[in-house]
Amino acid sequence: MTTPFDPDAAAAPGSGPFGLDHAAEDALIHVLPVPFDATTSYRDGTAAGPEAILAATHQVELADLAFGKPYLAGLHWLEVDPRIAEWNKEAREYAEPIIARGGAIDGDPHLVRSLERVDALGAKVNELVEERTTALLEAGKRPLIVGGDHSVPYGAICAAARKHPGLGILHFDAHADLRVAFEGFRWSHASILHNVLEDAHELEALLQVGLRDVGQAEVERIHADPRVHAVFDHEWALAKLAGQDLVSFVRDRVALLPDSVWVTFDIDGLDPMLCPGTGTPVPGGLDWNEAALWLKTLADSGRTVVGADLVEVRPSECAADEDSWDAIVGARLLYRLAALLAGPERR
Ligand SMILES: [Mn+2]
Repeated sequence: MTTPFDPDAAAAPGSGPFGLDHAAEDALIHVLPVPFDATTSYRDGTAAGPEAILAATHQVELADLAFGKPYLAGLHWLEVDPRIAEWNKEAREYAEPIIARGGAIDGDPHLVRSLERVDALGAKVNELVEERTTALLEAGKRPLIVGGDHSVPYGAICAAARKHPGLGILHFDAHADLRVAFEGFRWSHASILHNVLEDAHELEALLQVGLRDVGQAEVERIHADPRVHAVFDHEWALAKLAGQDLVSFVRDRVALLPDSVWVTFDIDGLDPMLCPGTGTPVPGGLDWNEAALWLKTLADSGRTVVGADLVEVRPSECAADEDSWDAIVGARLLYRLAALLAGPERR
């Protein structure tokens, strides 16, 4: 850049994310957009998330009063791999008749083959995301994955767990995502944490926050697996309503996490007022400042956030020249995740 960068200036037309324009080598934070949502069970459209969030980033103020100046770390938005759109289209076509039957395909040979094809395409996404994330981590970068549905960051979390043995995950979600092959799909959005716990043996702890729509087997899994800790939404609400000290509440839970942490943020962990378009909205959830308390407490705890993802942002309909509310919230949340990745020297 030849002229000094002015963080207060309006984002120039055609400028990069958040009005920034960092070359890859100058950026610590690399955003990897993965517009894939083949196994979305209720309503699809999260594949439109990355593009809508990118457009909405131009409205975000760069000096965040609570989270500091992550723009100083440099942020680079990677190109979408064109194969993802092809894989998504094909996988959706194969997945739709299976989803319509709720996964009950009763050995129908045609649907069995379709299911195998969806799983194979999901595996391709996993491989691509894992390869890209590994390369970024090896280069000393901090990956920030943008979905797509919650199946997308599986490969990234596995890569981070390999690079940082003893990794912890801070997981925001209305759902536990601990189902085994939901609707039959090996790589379902509802199975990602199950898959991560099975496959990433280097993982030390998983802290789930916001859970309020969970299956019985998932609750049993949470209680049976010593690595898994959950803050159910009703517990959070009760603490709030009873006037408990939430600052201490959050600090005590964050203390369960090891030194290196991945943050996986399903936007539906928030109150659906903040994400009305998301694929599987559930009443309750964290409000904006409560989510900020969790993220800020993690940052201030001295832990290193080695990577993060933001998933399930599904833009609601809006005028063509406007940003959808879902994307506006998503862009601001993405900036705060970037702040965690930027490290303490930029706060
Ligand atoms: Mn999820």
